[in-house]
Amino acid sequence: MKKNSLCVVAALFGLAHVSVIVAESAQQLAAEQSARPLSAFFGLDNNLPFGANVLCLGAWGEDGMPVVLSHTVNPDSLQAEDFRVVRQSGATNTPMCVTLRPASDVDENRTVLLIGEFGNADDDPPVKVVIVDDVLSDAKNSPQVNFRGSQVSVIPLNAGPEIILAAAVPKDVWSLSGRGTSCPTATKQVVRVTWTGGVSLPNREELGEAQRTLYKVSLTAADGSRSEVSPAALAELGDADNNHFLCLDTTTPATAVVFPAGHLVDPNGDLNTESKVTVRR
Ligand SMILES: [Ca+2]
Ligand SMILES: [Ca+2]
Ligand SMILES: [Ca+2]
Repeated sequence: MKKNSLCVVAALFGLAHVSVIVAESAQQLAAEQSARPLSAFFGLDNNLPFGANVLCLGAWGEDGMPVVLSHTVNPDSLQAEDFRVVRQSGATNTPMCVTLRPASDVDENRTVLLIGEFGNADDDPPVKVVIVDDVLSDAKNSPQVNFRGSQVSVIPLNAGPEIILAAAVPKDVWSLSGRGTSCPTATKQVVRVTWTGGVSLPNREELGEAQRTLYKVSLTAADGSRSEVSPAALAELGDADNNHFLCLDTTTPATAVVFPAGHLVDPNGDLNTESKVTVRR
């Protein structure tokens, strides 16, 4: 009798445990689908180059902070006043300008560059970015979402860049020519990786053949078997943004991307950390 009741308790606990797991994964899914900044990267402190004046008059010598959003955004909904940068002391700043450039090719429009004075790394650095007014997604096939009220911690100046997002790119997008380089015509599948900020080789040159093979892409076949390849080519290069195309010569769906630490730098010269991300579809 005692044994039976233990079994009943175990069965009930098991069911409860399963329902907790289901609830947790539903919550996780909801969180992943909710509109929010994925990263805010303190990329440059009082050091935006002269050329940044093209993006925003007066940007030269200011701070630069790319913010990568969970969804692509409607550019018309984007104003500097929508963002508030909070410093360690609690002091707040509104950016002087916000722009989707340079990551403004078709389907890229999710990296918002905040330009202005957001505190200094060695004295009251920025710690949080809050979206305080309406910023809307531009989704045509899914409900529009509003980023208002969401926030993210700031990745400090001396931290290295990492991949924050990897997503499958539809052929009608990757076959367009943008400002960057294009995938070869033999390409069968493209994954866009989005870094927390722009990256280059430590000598400031663009990535080349050696860096192509540093990228490892996991492929998962319909029967569940997995394999790993490097991209057949890299593209979306030469346009000074935070996106790369991984051009694959296989149709087996890409499910994850890995890039090792210590090969690329952000504009502040900090080496990248290891990245492991799953591919969104
Ligand atoms: Ca681009
Ligand atoms: Ca500053
Ligand atoms: Ca690019």
